[in-house]
Amino acid sequence: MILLSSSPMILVNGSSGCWTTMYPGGKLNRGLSVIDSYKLLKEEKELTDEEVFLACTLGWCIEWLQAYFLVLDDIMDNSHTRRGQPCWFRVPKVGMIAVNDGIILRNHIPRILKKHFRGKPYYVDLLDLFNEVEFQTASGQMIDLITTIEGEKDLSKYSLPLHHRIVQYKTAYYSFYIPVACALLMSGESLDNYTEVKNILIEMGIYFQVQDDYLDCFGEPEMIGKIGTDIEDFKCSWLVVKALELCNEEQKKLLFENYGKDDPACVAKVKELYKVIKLEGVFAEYESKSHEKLVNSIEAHPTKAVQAVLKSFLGKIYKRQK
Ligand code: GPP
Ligand code: MG
Ligand code: MG
Ligand code: MG
Repeated sequence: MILLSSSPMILVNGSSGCWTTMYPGGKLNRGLSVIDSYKLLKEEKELTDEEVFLACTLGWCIEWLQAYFLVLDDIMDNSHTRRGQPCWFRVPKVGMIAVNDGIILRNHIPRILKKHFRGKPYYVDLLDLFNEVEFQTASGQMIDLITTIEGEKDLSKYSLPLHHRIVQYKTAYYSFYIPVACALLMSGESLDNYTEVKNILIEMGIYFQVQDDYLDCFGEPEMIGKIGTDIEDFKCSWLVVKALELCNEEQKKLLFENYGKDDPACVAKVKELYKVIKLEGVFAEYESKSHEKLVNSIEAHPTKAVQAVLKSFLGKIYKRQK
């Protein structure tokens, strides 16, 4: 059913009835971070072939988790493109079979873990980690979605604490915490001793999702591989939260009238307002302040190897364009 190789393709025997590729072309940051982190935790020591294989296997499990989330998220967000191609559910012969494909992607994770980690002392911790992170992500996704229910849309409920809660759960655990947690478990560490590292990774995840919200509106679809839908979808995006803080009464009225409408003219008005209130500059300031804060927290950590893991992660995302 699956091919785990160095190829970036995700191969599944999915709804199209044959071996096919689903969303190739991702950056593989999450998966590659397992091996990068493990290497850094081992400091100078050369990795054995088995260690490289196992770290890569965990990296692929995270990429499968991500593929599963994206296939389903694109349906829920009514998105158009992903990684430069139509969303999987938009492929005519796939449609809602994509839901089952998502479940099949997800079901490969415990199967891969069983095949390669069953005899390891940290096997149960790995299973628990993947289950817990999936639960946290689905909980964040739930809050993300219920704020957009038709008939219950209310911009006045949108605030920075609400945004923070949504993105911490829907993005940070699966994008930032799990790769490092996998590397720690492989190194024989107990995750209970790394709560401060977890907190820093969550802060990084929040920063990453603010970038995602920014790129949804201001990024080039050719560059980010997807067409933004946050304005149409009435999402509690960092941009609309900041806009609500900065708008005068007249601008607020325009926002209330046009946000969350699936009409290009309304979307254009919201984007124009974002330009008028100079949200791009507000984001640039947020980006450099967050970076500075993260660097300070990382440098306060007692171990150099852990600092290196966190700095490597931060370096990959600072001022990212996609
Ligand atoms: C990112 O949200 C969060 C996810 C992809 C998690 C989805 C979780 C599920 C349980 C399905 P987003 O919608 O902003 O991402 P993107 O901009 O890539 O669509
Ligand atoms: Mg989405
Ligand atoms: Mg979403
Ligand atoms: Mg997004």
